[in-house]
Amino acid sequence: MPIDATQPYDDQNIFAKILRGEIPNRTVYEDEWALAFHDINPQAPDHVLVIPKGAYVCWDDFSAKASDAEIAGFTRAVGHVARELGLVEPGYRLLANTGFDAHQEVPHLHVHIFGGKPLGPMLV
Ligand code: IU
Repeated sequence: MPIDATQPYDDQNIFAKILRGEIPNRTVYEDEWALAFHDINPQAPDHVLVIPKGAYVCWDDFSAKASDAEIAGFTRAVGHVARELGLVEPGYRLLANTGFDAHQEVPHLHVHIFGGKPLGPMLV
């Protein structure tokens, strides 16, 4: 079920459990600000999720409440992961589904990185 972007943060969500090490993941990168891991149901040859270490439900929550240091650290981590995956050339796509209409399913902000094939035009 898609989530409501305005709901309070639920520290029992699956990505919170991954951050606490309670559930395994295939880590690609980790630093002070972010954890990146392979999506369990990849939609492209490269499909990685990058999540902030802080407790943010979605992009709206993060962009409104995170400190400048968190925003900078997280943004740099996303770019770093894409570079490390070798995706800058030929290119990649970022996606942060936010709330019900976007079909966000996990209530902890995650940025999808897609790459590894020509992705075609955006559908929406
Ligand atoms: P969405 O943007 O909230 O719709 O995407 C959630 C993603 O999280 C989706 O691509 C799932 O395959 C992925 N995922 C995961 O990688 N590991 C999990 O344990 C669960 C979902 I639950």
